[in-house]
Amino acid sequence: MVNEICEKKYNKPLSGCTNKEIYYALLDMTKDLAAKKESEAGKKKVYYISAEFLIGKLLSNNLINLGLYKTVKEELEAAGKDIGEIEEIEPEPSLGNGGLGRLAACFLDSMATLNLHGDGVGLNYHMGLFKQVFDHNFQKETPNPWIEKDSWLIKTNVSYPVSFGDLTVTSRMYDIEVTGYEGRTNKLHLFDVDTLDESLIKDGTISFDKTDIAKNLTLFLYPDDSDEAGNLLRIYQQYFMVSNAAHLILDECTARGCKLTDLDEYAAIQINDTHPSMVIPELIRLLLERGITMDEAVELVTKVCAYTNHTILSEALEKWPLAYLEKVVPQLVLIIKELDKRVKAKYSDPKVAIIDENDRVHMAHMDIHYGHSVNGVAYLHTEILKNSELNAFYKIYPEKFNNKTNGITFRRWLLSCNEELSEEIENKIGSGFKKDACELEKLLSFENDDSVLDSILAIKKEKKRQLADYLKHTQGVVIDENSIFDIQVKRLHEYKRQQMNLLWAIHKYLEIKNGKLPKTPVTLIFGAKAAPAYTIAKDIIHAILCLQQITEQDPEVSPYLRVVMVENYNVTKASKIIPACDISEQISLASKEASGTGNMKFMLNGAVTLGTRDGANVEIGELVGEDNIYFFGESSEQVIEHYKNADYCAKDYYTKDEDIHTAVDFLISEQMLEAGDEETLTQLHKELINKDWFMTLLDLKEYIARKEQVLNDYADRKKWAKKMLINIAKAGFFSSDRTIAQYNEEIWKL
Ligand code: GPQ
Repeated sequence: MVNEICEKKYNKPLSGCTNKEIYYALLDMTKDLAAKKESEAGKKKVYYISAEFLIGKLLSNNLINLGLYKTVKEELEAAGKDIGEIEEIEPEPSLGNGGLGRLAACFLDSMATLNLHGDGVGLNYHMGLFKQVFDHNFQKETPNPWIEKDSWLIKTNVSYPVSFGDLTVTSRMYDIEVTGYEGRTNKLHLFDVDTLDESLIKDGTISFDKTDIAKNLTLFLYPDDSDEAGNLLRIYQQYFMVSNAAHLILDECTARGCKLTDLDEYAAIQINDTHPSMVIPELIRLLLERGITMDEAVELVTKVCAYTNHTILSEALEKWPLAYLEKVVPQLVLIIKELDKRVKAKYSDPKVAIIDENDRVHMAHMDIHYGHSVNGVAYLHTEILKNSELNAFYKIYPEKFNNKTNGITFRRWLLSCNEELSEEIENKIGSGFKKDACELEKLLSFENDDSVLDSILAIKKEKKRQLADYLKHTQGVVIDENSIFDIQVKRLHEYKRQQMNLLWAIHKYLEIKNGKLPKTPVTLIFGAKAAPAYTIAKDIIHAILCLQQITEQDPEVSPYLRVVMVENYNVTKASKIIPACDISEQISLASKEASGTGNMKFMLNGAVTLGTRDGANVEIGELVGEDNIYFFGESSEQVIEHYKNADYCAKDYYTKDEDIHTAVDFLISEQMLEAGDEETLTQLHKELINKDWFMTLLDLKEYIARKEQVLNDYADRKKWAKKMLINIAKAGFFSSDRTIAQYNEEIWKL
């Protein structure tokens, strides 16, 4: 199959082609096959609008979903080629920051797999998110161009004029085919402008002139929003995205025979966080233009739109100054004011207003009033929305609130990233789990089967060997594959508390220096990008990199403890790191992590969770039982109380506890100052003692004690293997196929 394509494309056999040539041949082949798939369209269609789609590399996943992976792999092998090496050629598009964008990508896979007619709509950022480089123990941000002459993008003829207050641009739609696992093919529509000018980027940096909108609109994902120009650019991007989406939706519905007054029978729109919220006034505007009355338009749009909330952190809930909207989208301001007027006429509570007394527009409030559904992303998160964060809204609209616990696609996060484990599972319980993830529970009958437990351990060992190998080749770091792989990979944010893990590592380091050696050596692996303008997050990365250097260079410590930070953590790296993990660190301050999805990926690959009772960890705990997860720390109720009473004082913990004191002070010790920068480390030290907004020191002691227990338990390999097996067997609930089936049954109703 591949050979024929090579012959046709290059006039030579597969065996004579370079990996690069083979990659492009496979790209052509896969795109062709995906496009050829007949996919029936029903009456109603869902549009998942999102500023981020963190799709990752697509070749292997597309081959798996087309049912061709094995055949292609074998054909390549026979010609002396390695599919793993060919995968390396594909650039990873970085069209997302983290969990929210990756969730959107998993959802596209599941919609296509469940044969739901549903497309994604977003933006075609040319540089995506930055590429992270470590330089003298600091994070440096560099551009990440990913679009090549031949890529997954298909240029379409779809194009719309989009007008802002001060200019009009013309859009261009690019499509990426989304093929489901034995399912239909949907599309990811990414809008762009032909006028974009990549030369605006100064060599090697991510700074550029933010004012020339026609040239920079889709250059980067979420450019630095620490200044006004950055904020305005974000509003330009958001409106550009939703105006195109609204035009596309109306055009497609009309083409399928929809009368505008029946729009809700033809379209469902999911608003992924508040970035696409302006689709509500934009759709109303277009409907008014086409002769629908304001009352009718409001009713229709409310029936069509549904909103997903992904956080309770107030800094992430967008509130745009009215003046900014007046500059960028004056045509929407009248409509937003009218929507706000209607709310104020009905409800006197200022907490539910769209425009507040400081003339800031609360995007989430508009979504809740003028959408028919509001969902959180894990049970605990939805309860917190209903009972505290959005309680005023819950009282008005109890029927709108619902939970959709997040999920992950098992095609990427098991079948593709862990072929060895998938094969073992298939040998034991058959292939049914690939379509119905809950069949993984059949593994429970092997709980006491030594040969199965042994092979699970052997597979983990092999994946650890592979990761060690990869890190050696990519970063020149040599780690002990027989050590415990204790892993925390996710965006760097204080609420996720990487700094607490760092303080644990310091504590362990000092123990080892004092002669207390661990039973089994530990490799603590971090991977995280910090937002370019988030100073404390960058300080934490700096401290981790300094400790990495210290543990690496100290011969007394390095055989027992290593700290390693993976550079430029992304989807590709995740797929190599996660299968190799023993201990999955999910240690956010309770109440702050809406769900987490990494926790699900780790569990599915046989890691045991060490975590707080936060987000989806709670549901993992319910499924696997307390013996198979390690919880610690104060509960979300307690944490919420602390915030309410403003009674948490980091300094008290620091002064009263010797271990905490010593660990925190190590940040400004001689060793650290020798490895790093005094100003940065002092700033972090001060921050932890005097502010510590996310209560690192609150749970530190309990964390240290609990981790000690985990490390001890690890030594009983049989008992540990059983925990691994139970985690894998119970992961089925977290398939995004389940999540998407629920979205469809309860919200979209296709
Ligand atoms: N999340 Cl608001 C993001 O990744 N980016 C965001 O801007 C917001 C939320 C995450 C959230 O922190 C995780 O707990 C969730 O699992 C994830 O969204 C998907 O819902």
